[in-house]
Amino acid sequence: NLGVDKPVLSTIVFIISQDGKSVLLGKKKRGFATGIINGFGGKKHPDETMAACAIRELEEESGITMAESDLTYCGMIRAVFQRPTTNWTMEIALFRGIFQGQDPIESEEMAPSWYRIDSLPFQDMWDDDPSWLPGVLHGGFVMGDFLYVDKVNRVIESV
Ligand code: 6OG
Repeated sequence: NLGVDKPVLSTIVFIISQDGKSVLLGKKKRGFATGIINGFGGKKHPDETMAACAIRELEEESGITMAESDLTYCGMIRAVFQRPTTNWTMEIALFRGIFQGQDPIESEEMAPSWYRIDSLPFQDMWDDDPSWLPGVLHGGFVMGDFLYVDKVNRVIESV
């Protein structure tokens, strides 16, 4: 079982400053991947589209409201988490949006702050991010597959 039969679907939104030099990221305060810095996002509900999930999670975690037309779909990454018996897979849709001036609010889940795109905090981010995040932040479209080992949160193989 490669863990690809029932993927968990989720989203990440990256809000970029109007000068294109910074990105709004959040440090996760609880739950899955506590302490990790990431864009805003989470698991998709069964009744919503990926874009609707992106908008809802962005609002829940940062307080920022965006219209669907303000978000650009910019790729998909798949993470397979290796488990002793069965693996599981998360498929993550990536979205990019331009900051509209509404300041973020810290939530119970995320502590938001601005980071310069030319010095991203990769040491506190998921191990796969350096291979695709710069592409997303510079306006590209990305796809990638990453294999993780349980409790280590480090890529052991990527294609
Ligand atoms: P919640 O459990 O918070 O959703 N996520 C990842 N993000 C990156 N950059 N790389 C990964 O590689 C990730 N795996 C999961 C997607 C989980 C959030 O964590 C993100 C979701 O936004 C393994 O509902």
